Amino acid sequence: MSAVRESCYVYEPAFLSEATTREIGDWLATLRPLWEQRYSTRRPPPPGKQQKSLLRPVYWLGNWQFACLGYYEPPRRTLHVAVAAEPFPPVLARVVAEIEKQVRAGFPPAAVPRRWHLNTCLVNFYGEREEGGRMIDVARVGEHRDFEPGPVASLSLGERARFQFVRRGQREAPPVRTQWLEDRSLQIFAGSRWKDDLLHRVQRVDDKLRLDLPPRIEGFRTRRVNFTFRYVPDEHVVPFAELPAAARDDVREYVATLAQSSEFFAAALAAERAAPPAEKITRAP
Ligand SMILES: O=C(O)CCC(=O)C(=O)O
Repeated sequence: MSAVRESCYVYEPAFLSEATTREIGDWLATLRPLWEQRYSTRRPPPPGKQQKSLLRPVYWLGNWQFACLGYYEPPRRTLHVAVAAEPFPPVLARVVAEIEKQVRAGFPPAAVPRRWHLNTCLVNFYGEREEGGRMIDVARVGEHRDFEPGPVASLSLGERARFQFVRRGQREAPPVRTQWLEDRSLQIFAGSRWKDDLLHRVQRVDDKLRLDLPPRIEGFRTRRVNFTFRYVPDEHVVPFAELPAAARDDVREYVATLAQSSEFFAAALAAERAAPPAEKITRAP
């Protein structure tokens, strides 16, 4: 597949070197991704909605947007949804610095907010999940927008994915663009057309190589890993201990699970225990 280079859209195959890819793979093997529920388990789902688990396990860096708190969506929802999370490992920090340089050099300044930098990463694990003794393919994502301001960059590892931009409300119509995202590729999109006017989705992921990518996840076989890098203004990232009490209750179990294999989240949990109740109440907006 060849490279695409437009003012607000880039696709670059083989962007990651093999050495960098190996380094990322070694780091991935150390992760314990979470399989989150869409809504809080402490109260009934909103009217007309059903509780369900996300289609795939995920891991967030920089800040964790727990599904049950609602995703970051300015200007409607900016506070108490981006919970401080681990920094990028050195290998990803290096790759991100290179991507930011590319964006600043090649994208129109109007599409790059003043303080934009890629401080958030959603790691998506695509594959099949065991259910009742059978493996069910769940390697897809429905139409949605990424609300974080500015360019979004994504790296892909493993089997290629059929990624599409579609018009809002026209999911059955021919897509505006289909791009196969291959192993080691980079995609960047920005600006109102790609970020706001169109929605995007992952329609399917090939399964030609029978990959089983790291880390080992019980009841799941991963054949593609995607890293989606975004920007959340730093003032909107809140330490776990500073979430309102109800939000802390909603996510404490997830944080405790993460704390079993993450020093960062172990410290976040300890900070909450140590803080006197008054300090656990939210900071001013
Ligand atoms: O897996 C991908 O390529 C896209 C993921 C995505 O759309 C997202 O994380 O918002």
